[in-house]
Amino acid sequence: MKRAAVAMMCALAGCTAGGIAPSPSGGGASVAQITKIDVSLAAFPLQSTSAGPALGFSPEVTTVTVGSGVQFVNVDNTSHTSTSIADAATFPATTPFSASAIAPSATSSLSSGWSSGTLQAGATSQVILVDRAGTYLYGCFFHYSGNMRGVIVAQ
Ligand SMILES: [Cu+2]
Repeated sequence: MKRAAVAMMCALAGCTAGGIAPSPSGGGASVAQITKIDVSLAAFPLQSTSAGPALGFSPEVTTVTVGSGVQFVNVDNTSHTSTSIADAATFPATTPFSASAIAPSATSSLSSGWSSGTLQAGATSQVILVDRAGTYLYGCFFHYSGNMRGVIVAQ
């Protein structure tokens, strides 16, 4: 019965195989398009980006459309975060994060900033709303000093 109801909602809303997108944290609107960024310190090696060297996310530089959403999927066997770095064009030399990064942020958008909180192995983050064009840097709270960092370009 529950499955049938979900299938019917998908038929009405035009969902793709990914199912119904959850609403972004702190907002009521649904996001039609979600870009998934895989997270793994082990799998994704060092690359050169406009903000400096980065590793641990795939893609390291992700281009997304304003109005869509982003989710991080931990495909590693250890814990990570995706935590935004405010107002920086290049990765700061030392960690920009505080311990609050280990809890999911109350609001999650490119303009307000975000943290996924600690993502255990296999976990998927909240939806981060792509609400404003620009270039946004982020990193992992646990492995920032090991260059675990990434870039989102919203246009
Ligand atoms: Cu990490």
